[in-house]
Amino acid sequence: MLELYANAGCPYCQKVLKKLSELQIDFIWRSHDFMAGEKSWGFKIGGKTQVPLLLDQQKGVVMYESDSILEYLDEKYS
Ligand SMILES: N[C@@H](CCC(=O)N[C@@H](CS)C(=O)NCC(=O)O)C(=O)O
Repeated sequence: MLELYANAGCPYCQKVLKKLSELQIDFIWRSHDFMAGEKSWGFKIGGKTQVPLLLDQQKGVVMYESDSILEYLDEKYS
């Protein structure tokens, strides 16, 4: 299943959440802890403290940048 590392107050994450909802894709929301910095799970997985971060383990994809994530979801899941 897709995993999204995100934060509710992040507008870039909101774009991705909207797309996931439109496409009716099941996913696991992982709340990103900005305070944890380089100790956060997001950093350990992707090497940045940035969100949104999409993890598609089935396809071996770890992806930042909301616009790239939207394109990826459209391409692979619509
Ligand atoms: N260009 C990025 C911007 C993402 C972004 O700025 N995210 C902010 C939260 S709204 C963030 O993660 N800031 C902390 C950081 O970059 O370490 C995108 O479209 O996804």
